[in-house]
Amino acid sequence: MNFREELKSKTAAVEKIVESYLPEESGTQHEIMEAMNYSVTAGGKRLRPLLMQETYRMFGGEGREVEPFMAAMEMIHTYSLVHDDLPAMDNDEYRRGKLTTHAKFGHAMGVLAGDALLNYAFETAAEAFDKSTDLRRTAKALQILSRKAGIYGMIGGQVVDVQSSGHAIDQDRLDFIYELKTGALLEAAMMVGAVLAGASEEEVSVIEKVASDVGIAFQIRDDILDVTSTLEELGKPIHSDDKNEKTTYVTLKGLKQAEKDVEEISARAIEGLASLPYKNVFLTELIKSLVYREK
Ligand code: GRG
Repeated sequence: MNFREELKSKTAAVEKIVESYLPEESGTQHEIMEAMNYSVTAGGKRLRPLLMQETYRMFGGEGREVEPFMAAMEMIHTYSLVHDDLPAMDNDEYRRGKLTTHAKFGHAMGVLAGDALLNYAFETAAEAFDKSTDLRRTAKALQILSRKAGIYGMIGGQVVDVQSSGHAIDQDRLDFIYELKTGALLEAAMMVGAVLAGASEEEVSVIEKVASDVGIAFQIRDDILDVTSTLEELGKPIHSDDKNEKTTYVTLKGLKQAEKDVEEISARAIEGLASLPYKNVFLTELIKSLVYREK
């Protein structure tokens, strides 16, 4: 099987796991459950649970205690998108070619669906205790997931992003936002996989750094693609220091430097992974495919 085929089949398997943990739409709470399930099943690359599962496998994990965490991870990611799309934040009506949750179910239900997914994520992750062969690892994984999603992680990044809106920001502040807003959940995904499989503290630290680099490279690539796809659409030559309204890596450093930095940061991530005494060729290929993606 080549990488593309393997990615397709693994993503389908991850999707099945995630969907098996969604609430069954019934009873008086039918509407909120429908909004939750709509949001999670609206598409998406399933990148975070896939990274979690592959890191777990790399460290020799073979059990099923990772599965509730994979589902919880995707629920947290989805809630963040649902809330990010709300009128009080980015006010987006479409995501992944479909109506956003608040556009389909109303604003209040959009807020509640995000809240419900966040809460249900931890209810789901806690199911791992029933499947666990090592309760301390499961507890540690839960601690990592909650911290990286919270004020020292993704929410913290979003807070600084919101506070920076309408102001010019410098490189340090942009890096801080990217590390937390994008990087923290990727760190959680890979660290949880490592911890559940029994990786040592040093190995988990290596994984944290690898995932942080992947997050930053992923976000810079997003900024590059934003510019290049817009210029392509407009039929303009691609050599831009064209200014977007919002400060991004490309507006601060220019397209050329951004490309160079993606190369450097992703090479560092791959080296970090290669420094470990375990191998997972698919995981390495997956990381490369994310930072070198074309859409
Ligand atoms: C509202 C608490 C709160 C947080 C919002 C995640 C986030 C923080 C905002 C979403 C917008 C954004 C640009 C986030 C950066 C991370 C990112 C690139 C998310 C998109 O992830 P993909 O590409 O999405 O994995 P899919 O659609 O594939 O699931």
